[in-house]
Amino acid sequence: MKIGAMRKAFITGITGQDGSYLAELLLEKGYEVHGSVRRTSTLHRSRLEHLYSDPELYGKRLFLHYADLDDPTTLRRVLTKAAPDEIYHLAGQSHVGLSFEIPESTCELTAMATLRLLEMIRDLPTPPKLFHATSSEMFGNPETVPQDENTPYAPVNPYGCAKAFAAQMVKIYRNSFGLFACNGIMFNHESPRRGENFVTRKICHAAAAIKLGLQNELLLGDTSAERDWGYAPDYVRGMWLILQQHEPDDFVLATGKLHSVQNVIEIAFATVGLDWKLYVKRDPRFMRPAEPHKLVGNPAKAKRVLGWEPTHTFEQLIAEMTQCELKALSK
Ligand code: G4F
Repeated sequence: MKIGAMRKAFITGITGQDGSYLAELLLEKGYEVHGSVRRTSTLHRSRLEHLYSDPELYGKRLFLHYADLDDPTTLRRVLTKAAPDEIYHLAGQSHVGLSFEIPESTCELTAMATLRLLEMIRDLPTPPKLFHATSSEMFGNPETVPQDENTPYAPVNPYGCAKAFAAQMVKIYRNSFGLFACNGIMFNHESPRRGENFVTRKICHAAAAIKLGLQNELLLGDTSAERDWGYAPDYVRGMWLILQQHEPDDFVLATGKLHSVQNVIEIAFATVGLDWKLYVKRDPRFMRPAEPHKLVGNPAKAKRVLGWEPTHTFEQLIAEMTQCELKALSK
């Protein structure tokens, strides 16, 4: 990069929860931001609307390109033209439950697409730095609790298996071809922008909708399941920090605290002043063939090396998500 030149970033998955927060963060930091969007019959860009509709940003420092992970020729062309300094690879099929229904496309979009991206980066005249968002799901049923950067991968679902392949490829390209390629091992991270089919948003949305008389009940799978849930904007800040280090490396981003789905239910319903017992029901359709156990991360390395720490408690996160749902549904 030329001294004094505006830094350029490219985000795959820019329209998602993390992509939209990351675009905001990078624009605030003065970057020129490029993102790939899939061509679909509907426009799924609501999380970017405020940036997209800003004439000072769109077409000046924010650029969206039609390119897809399953269309490597186009993606290669777009990357060559945009010539980013940093690539944040966030795209993929990210729903674990769904990965049991569509394992092949999950592996295509999550595992093979990452390998293709690594191949493209390797061929670029000046290979950009790469951040790859991988997942705690790689650990599946881990032998050690909490998990850190040295915990062996033992995935229990197609999604975790695809992520393990992709993360290992990132390490191979770093060690064999000298790429500045890093894995962020991301534990669950939520926000009001979370997709509605993930459990925290589903519960917060339902609590607000029931309060307003728009919904009667909430159907869930295994409410005893536990996760390490953090606040998404913190994780996006961690992604950026990972690429600002002198050496490429892998980092766990997590809170280090376990909570159950039941805990989410209790906080969300208490936030709207309702008794959850009257509304929550078990539905076998939302049970998964296999569940990982005790997925909780040790973020000590991220704290020590990056100075990264979560800013929100679990209770604050769920209460804030529920209040946002109430506000949005009341409009
Ligand atoms: O919210 P979830 O669907 O998230 P999950 O499966 O932990 O995956 C998320 O976090 C991973 C780690 O960062 C990411 F890699 C992944 O891409 C995704 O972002 O489910 C959380 C837990 C599970 O144990 C699930 O079985 O909630 C349980 N659950 C119970 N009832 C439910 C439901 N999950 C969903 N989505 N819907 C239910 O009705």
